[in-house]
This record gives sequence, structure tokens and C-alpha cells, in this order.
Amino acid sequence: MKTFSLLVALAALATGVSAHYTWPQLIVGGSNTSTWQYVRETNNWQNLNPLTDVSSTDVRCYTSTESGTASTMSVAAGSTVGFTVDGNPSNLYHPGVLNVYMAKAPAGTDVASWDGSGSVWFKIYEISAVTDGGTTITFPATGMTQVTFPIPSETPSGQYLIRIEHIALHVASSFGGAQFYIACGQVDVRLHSGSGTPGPLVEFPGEYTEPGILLDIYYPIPATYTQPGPPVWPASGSGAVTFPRLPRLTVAD
Ligand SMILES: *[C@@H]1O[C@H](CO)[C@@H](O)[C@H](O)[C@H]1NC(C)=O
Ligand SMILES: [Cu+2]
Repeated sequence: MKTFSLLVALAALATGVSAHYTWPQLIVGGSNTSTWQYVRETNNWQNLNPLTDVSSTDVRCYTSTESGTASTMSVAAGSTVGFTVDGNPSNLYHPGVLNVYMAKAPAGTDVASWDGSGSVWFKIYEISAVTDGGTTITFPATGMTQVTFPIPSETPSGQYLIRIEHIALHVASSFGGAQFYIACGQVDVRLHSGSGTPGPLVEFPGEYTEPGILLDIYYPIPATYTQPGPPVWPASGSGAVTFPRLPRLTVAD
């Protein structure tokens, strides 16, 4: 597996071409909705390219050059939603880590026309790297074809952006090398809602600096890994971190 990942990274470096991916469909009630129906069409919907400039406002939803036409889906707090992976091939092919954030649109603002600015984002789910002091590092998100997670049952009613990102780390050893695959869905939490106070709240751009983003995952093997972003909310509850065991990728490209 490690040899495979290294070869992929070297091939990507050598040719400048690699397999990338997008998150075009929101999964609600166990069903895939239509492509770019409830997910904002991202800049990379055709070329699949990642974002690499974490200081850009595109790090919010990766939608600067696309017009917002997405609809907003009603969901229940406590229910499971998700995003599908589409690309070449259609899975989280690169070694990397994953985060899911939500941000509540200000009162009176339709989430469909909101840009996600301000200190508004809280993390509800993550799949980090697994380290063991320097012998191995593994990335449990690798190879996933879809990612599902619960909307915390404590989530207050309202309209939210749900932002998913996979941070590919295969060429992250140089500045700006980490590849961000981002998309935002639009949901209205109202079928059932909670009375929690989401947090800590962070801002994009601004939240991401070097730890967890600028590192060599191959040599020397990192002894520990710092997941980018704040801790998952709520600290214990429906959004608690789990590492789904999925079949590992054996072929690609
Ligand atoms: C939803 O899409 C994912 C990713 O393309 C696919 O793996 C899965 O089979 C689809 N689910 C259904 C129910 O069609
Ligand atoms: Cu890629």
C-alpha cells in the first residue's frame, strides 16, 4: 500500500497530471440526490482540479467562478447525510484527511445567496490520519466513494452550508502542495432540531496554517499528525469521530 501511494505521488509529480475528484451529490435519507442539485457547483466541476491556495476565499466553498443555482434540502438534526465522490477514478484516491463543517446563515439571509463569510464554521465530523509513533501512517478515508455523517442532534433549526473537504497530502511536503477538494451543500435543519450551541467557530480563509497541511507523509514517517481545524462539535455525541472500515484501494489510474 505504501509503495503504491509513493508511486502514485511520484507519477503525479512527474507528469503534472493526476486523478482528481469532486463532491457533486448530497446524500439524504440514504439516497443520492442529483448532481449539483443541493451542492453548489464548484470551480473544478469539469477539470476536477484541487484548490491549493488556503488564503483564497475559495477555500470556503470553491465556487468563485460558478453561479449559485443549488437548491436547499430540508433535513432533520440527528439524521445522516453525506456527499458522493465523482472523479477519475470516483473515490478518495489520494492519501489525505477529511473534515466536514457547518455554518448557519445569518437570520433573514437565504443560505442560497450567502457566502459563508465570518467566524461561522464549526466542525461536525473528521477522518484524520492514524499514526503510531513513526512506524506507519495510514489514511482511513482513502478509497471512499461516498462519505456519510450525522448532523448533530443538538443542531439548532435554520439554514446551513455543509462544507466537506478532503485534504490530499501526497505532495504536501512543499508549501502550497496540499490539495483541497471542497464542496458546500445547502440544508435547512427544521424537520427536527436541537438547542445546542455549536462551536468553536472558525473563519475561512484564516483557519488553516501549516500543521497538518505542510508535511512529508513518506519520509521520515510522521510520528504524530495534527488534524487541521478545530475539534469536532459536540465533543461527545452524535458527531463523535468514527473511522469506518472500508475496502482499501488496490488499483487506480
Ligand atoms: C451513490 O453514489 C455513490 C458514489 O457514486 C455510489 O457509490 C453509490 O452506489 C450510490 N448509491 C446509490 C444508492 O445509488
Ligand atoms: Cu489528484
